[in-house]
Amino acid sequence: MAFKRQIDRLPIIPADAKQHNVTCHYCIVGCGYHAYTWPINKQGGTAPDKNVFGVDLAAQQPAETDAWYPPSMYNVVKQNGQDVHIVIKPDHDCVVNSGLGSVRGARMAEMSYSEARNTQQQRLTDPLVWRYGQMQPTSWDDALDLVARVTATIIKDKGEDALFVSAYDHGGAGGGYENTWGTGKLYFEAMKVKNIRIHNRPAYNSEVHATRDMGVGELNNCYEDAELADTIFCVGANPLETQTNYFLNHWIPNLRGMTSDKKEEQLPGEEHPPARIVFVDPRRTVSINAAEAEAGPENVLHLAINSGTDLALFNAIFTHIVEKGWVDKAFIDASTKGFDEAVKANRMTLQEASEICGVSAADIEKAAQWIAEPKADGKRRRTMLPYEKGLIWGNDNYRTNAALVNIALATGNIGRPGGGCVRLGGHQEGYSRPSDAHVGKPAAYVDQLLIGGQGAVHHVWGCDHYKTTLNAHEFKRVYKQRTDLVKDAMSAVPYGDRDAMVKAIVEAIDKGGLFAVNVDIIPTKIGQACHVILPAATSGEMNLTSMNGERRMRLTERYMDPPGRAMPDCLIAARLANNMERVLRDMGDAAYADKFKGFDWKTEEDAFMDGYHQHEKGGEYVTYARLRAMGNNGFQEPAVGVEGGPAAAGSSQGGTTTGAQPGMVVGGPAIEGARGKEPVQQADTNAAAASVSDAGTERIIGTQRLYADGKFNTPDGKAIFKDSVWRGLQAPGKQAQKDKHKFLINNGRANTVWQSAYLDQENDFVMDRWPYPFIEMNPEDMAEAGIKQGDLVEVYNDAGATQAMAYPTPTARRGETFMLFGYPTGVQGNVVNAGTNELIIPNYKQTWGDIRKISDAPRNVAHLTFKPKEYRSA
Ligand code: MGD
Ligand code: F3S
Repeated sequence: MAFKRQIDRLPIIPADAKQHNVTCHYCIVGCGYHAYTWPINKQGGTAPDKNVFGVDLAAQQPAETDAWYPPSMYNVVKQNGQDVHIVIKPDHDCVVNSGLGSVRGARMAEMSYSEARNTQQQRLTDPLVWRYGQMQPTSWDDALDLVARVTATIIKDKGEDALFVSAYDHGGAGGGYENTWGTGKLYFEAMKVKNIRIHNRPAYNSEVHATRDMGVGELNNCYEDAELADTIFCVGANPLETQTNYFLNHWIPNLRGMTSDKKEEQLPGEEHPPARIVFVDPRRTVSINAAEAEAGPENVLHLAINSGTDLALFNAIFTHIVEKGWVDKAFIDASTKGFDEAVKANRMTLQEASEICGVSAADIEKAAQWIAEPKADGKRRRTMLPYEKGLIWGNDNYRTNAALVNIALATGNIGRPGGGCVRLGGHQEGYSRPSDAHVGKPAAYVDQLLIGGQGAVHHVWGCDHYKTTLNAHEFKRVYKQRTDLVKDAMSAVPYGDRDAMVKAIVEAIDKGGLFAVNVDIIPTKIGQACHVILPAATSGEMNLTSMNGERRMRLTERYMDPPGRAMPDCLIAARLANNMERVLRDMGDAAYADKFKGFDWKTEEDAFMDGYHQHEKGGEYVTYARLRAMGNNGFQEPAVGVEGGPAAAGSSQGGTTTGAQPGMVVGGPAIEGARGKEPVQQADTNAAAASVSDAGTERIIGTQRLYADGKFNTPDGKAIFKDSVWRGLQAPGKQAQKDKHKFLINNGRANTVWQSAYLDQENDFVMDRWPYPFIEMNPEDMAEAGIKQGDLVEVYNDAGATQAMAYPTPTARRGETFMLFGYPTGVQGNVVNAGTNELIIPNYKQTWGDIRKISDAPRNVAHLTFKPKEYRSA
């Protein structure tokens, strides 16, 4: 039966409900929400003074009213040990989303841990250890003692290179500046761990090395630029489904021609032609469909290139723009270097690119015109060039990224209104760590080293390689073998005999075993192989800071308790460090033990002040109190000063650069370098009001756009053009795979599903729709292989095999499929081979395989619709 939320009545939010600032902890966009909480035995009324909206709810509300909420935004959670009602609803005053929710964010409440309403009962509540042949609950002290003793023994005997680490580097759920600092300080300061990788890739590296090497940070514009652009050149991204409210609230109005006032106001005296958009993507996405419906097909150009050929396309566009003289010469002369060399090296004709990319020369020329041909009034065209995983996880990442930035630099589209060459991003950012210089470049290919038998101890923080790595089939086979060796050894000694236990584990490691520790919020697939599991808190269960895709930093205030004895990752890292110090001292190595000092944090705010506040650019201006006072609009990083104060209330808008000079503090008290005031986690939910009044009306002054002064992130301030010569499918094994197999197994995200479905797997709304990952296929290909809608198919190649549910898609080209990535009931990574680029960036998108039917549609598929996903405008 189709999914229904079994709720017929919801309580009214009372006027005195507590209100907390919340940044949606899912995608990069970081929409503003408010969490309202109030005691379980109370509810509001319809009279204006009885409800939080201040309106008469007995009367019919207007269509666009904010005075309501749906069941997905409601739950009952614990706050300071007591049951409370909670509603998490979008904030109309947040400049990011203006009150919009997404199908993911609008479910934050129902995705919370609730004993009263049985949601997310999968959450980890207690530390677990492998004991007597199964995972058993234990105390923090017991679990951390075991982890510390094994880890300390190994790093003393074999060196720190024997400790392997997988750790997220993001903001949002489970991440944030607090937690990345916690793990960073442990592994990069107390230790110098080199064999470390990030949550979505097998090494510790930037996904966008090239743009950084060119002096152009990848998040250089602001969301308003999408409203001011004449043209958006969108590469390898599907923003309707993956950056939903950025697309809906900032792109669509421009595509509809609705922001002319803003344009008139900010770009006076310029011609404002109808906005146009180019999509570069081998498949037709719903974003393309939506853009056509809203802007009219004449303003949308889809370059459906052959998979992995973006580089050739960009070089041809670059060459054409140069030949036509549509470059921004003054900008090139003043702010860049290496232009002439790049023009020479990257030369490619429209015809050559057409043959490689499989799109017409006329369409490539049209794209070049839309990007750079001066407007009728002779003014340069403002073009924004966003990109995401179709490029980042695509063929020849480094050069392709460089080739796109070359176009942006040549046309002067960085640091200017309506411009920006930016990654669209995935999750929010929250990176704050000591230097990682010792990791080296290229960084170690950690997953391959693990497959090759290296590493003795593996600490896994919020990553699930079993679902989200490449070469996943082989990884799982070897990882299970190696961790089973240790499990068997542990089962052979009494758990309480700690010395014997550590000895048995070390002996198993010497025979090729691996001791694995998993820190997570839920039981993961890789966690099934681990020996110790530590329960973490997530966003809302702790105070958490992060920044979004326009560098907008906010504080999500703690609004509920974590489940059981779960705690913030930064405090887990601190406790692990405390235990390492104790164990090393017991082992008689005082000098080594001393390296683990400095983790005396009691709260996540302590970690924030130790990390971000002291170490990040502009961090000295940023405190929890000030962030609280700035609400859901926050400020755009980097901070350059503070203004206002009790005497200067309301003097500026959140997040916009003002006339203040870097470093200035205007009208407020001097910067407090002091540590945070909230004493313990339990009290955090009550502390907000006090902190806000301490901060008065001070505002952190931010930076709306990077490089607005034409100075880039290089020693001489000049951005660097790069050589980016086309060399075919670059990653080892890709061309051979393509030659051998019938289908492109393109892969990526879907609107309803968040990442590897780690929370969604326990949410009926999502699992009812996608019991198995879909694979979009051309109906004629399906007919030829005897496959019907909903049938289970096997996808296979030399790297491995997986399964999916066939979804007929008339717009899919023959021989080209698209499979939902990272899904628990069919892992696409099983068929991605081990090939990466030279800097160990994975190439997930270019994958080929064969497909055969396994079975007719199973029972839990029978009720599903297989209608095309496209919509038509009214
Ligand atoms: P993907 O679906 O991975 O998402 O956001 P996106 O990058 O927008 O890939 C985008 C497109 O790349 C696909 O349409 C695919 O057809 C195309 N592509 C494949 N091969 C090529 C190629 O050779 N060239 C080009 N130009 N394009 C190609 C990812 C982003 O989404 C990320 S990184 C994260 S972490 C977040 N995850 C996420 C989620 O899990 N669910 C939802 N709903 N939203 C999310 N937002 C974020
Ligand atoms: Fe959340 Fe907004 Fe993204 S609601 S999932 S941040 S589009």
